[in-house]
Amino acid sequence: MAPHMKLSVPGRATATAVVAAVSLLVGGSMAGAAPAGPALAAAPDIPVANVKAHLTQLQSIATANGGNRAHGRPGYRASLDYMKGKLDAAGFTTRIQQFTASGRVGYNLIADWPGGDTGQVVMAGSHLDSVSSGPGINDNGSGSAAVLETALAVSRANLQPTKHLRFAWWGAEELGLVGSRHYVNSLATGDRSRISGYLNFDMIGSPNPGYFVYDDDPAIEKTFQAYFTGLGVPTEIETEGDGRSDHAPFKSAGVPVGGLFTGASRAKTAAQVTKWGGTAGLAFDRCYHSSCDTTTNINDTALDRNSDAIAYAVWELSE
Ligand code: DTR
Ligand code: CA
Ligand code: ZN
Ligand code: ZN
Repeated sequence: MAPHMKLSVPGRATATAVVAAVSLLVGGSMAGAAPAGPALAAAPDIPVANVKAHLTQLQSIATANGGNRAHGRPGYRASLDYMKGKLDAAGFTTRIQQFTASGRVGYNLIADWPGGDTGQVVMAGSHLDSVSSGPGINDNGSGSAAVLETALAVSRANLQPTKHLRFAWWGAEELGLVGSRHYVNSLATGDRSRISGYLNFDMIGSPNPGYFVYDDDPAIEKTFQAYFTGLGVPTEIETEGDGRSDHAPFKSAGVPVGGLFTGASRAKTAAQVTKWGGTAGLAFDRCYHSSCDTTTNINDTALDRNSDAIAYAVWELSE
């Protein structure tokens, strides 16, 4: 919520901004941020081949660095350097935020897209670290690669949204949301209320996928649900996630949050198989936190749908 929000936007968007401002002043949510009609400029399709190419790079990085991309290990910093190189080349203003956890140095990567009202910052993020037992391609290369490719699509489109766009890749999530909590705790006074919303993506390509939407900010939730309704894909409310990923520090700070999830070690039910296909009685991701969480541990359809949903929400919520 940003009481000092500037309404310096012309035409139709002014009405939206006014509605958003009033809603934020009243409800502290993103209500009104997603106008009823389609986005001014429709979000592009995110090529899943591009997302998978990033996953292949992350797999190679893990293989070349002891088999993982964990906090404090060389594979993590190599993953961050890969992402940063792509973002710098695409015109983002990037910065690396350093912190210490379990006696090892950790890093967050923050990428700002120049322009937009910095009094209304829309953020999309994912944790980039894996567990030490494997390469972490679904957990969470999937979220990291999809957020990266969405940022690159913003650059390709030279998007000029009303709100300011910021993307983030967190370190040390697996140690307990350490990087994202460090970021939130380090925000200057007043900056928290300048974040209109934080969108989190942690495990969005599970091999036996479910389609779960975080049940947090109503406007963000509705935006994701609208996307999946348009695809004809039913969704369920994400129930196991409260406090279990990087949206939690933002939520605790009063920032509207939302996100997507395809499931971890919990087993898919027969009822869910009727909705989504796949295998009942089997975990959504049977390689969760295991060495088999490799590039073979990805369902391409789920990765594609969720990548496109991220782009849709970024376009909708930032216009
Ligand atoms: N804690 C995440 C995986 C995870 C488990 N449940 C949820 C719900 C929503 C998002 C993520 C998760 C991890 O292991 O990284
Ligand atoms: Ca796509
Ligand atoms: Zn994990
Ligand atoms: Zn994760």
